[in-house]
Amino acid sequence: ESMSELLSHTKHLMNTPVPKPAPLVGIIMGSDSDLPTVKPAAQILKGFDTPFELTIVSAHRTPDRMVEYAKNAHLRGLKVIIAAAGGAAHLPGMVAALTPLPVIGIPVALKLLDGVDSLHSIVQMPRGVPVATVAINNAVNAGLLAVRILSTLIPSYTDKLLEYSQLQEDEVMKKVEKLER
Ligand code: RP5
Repeated sequence: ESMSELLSHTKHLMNTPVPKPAPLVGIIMGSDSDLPTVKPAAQILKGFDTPFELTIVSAHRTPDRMVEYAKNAHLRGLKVIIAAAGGAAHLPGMVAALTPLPVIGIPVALKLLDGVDSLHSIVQMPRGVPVATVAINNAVNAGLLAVRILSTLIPSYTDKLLEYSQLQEDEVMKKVEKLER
């Protein structure tokens, strides 16, 4: 290869956008009003370099979109779905009914009823259709649970999860030392 050929080849490579890795986790929420609550799940996934997608799918306002999303999720390569909803929070359960993938439900607290309505709507699934429900508004745990599920397939996540726990422990121990000093 001549130098000019090599150069133009390199240039071509540099101009080619690096394709985004296919998402492994789908984060969906019933409304854009859920976004501030859901964001920490996305931040956890970013921190673990876990490819994810995030969008609005409403069980009540876009029922056909929900069916389409849930039925195709595993065919598109997603491995876990995180679904957040508040009030009559039917999204996680309905999605779980339509997909073979593990579904993690985030109960979102609305202004009234403190999120207990959302929690009960999501956690009280009938036998045969499981949803792994995290605590009210606890999107961090939803993100971590998704990474833990993926770590059974992707060993590098296991090391990162162990690091995360160690950091958490170190933080508490720093506080203990400060208090006991
Ligand atoms: C649910 O209704 C959503 O998940 C949201 O938490 C709640 C209220 O939605 P908006 O009226 O704020 O759009 O479907």
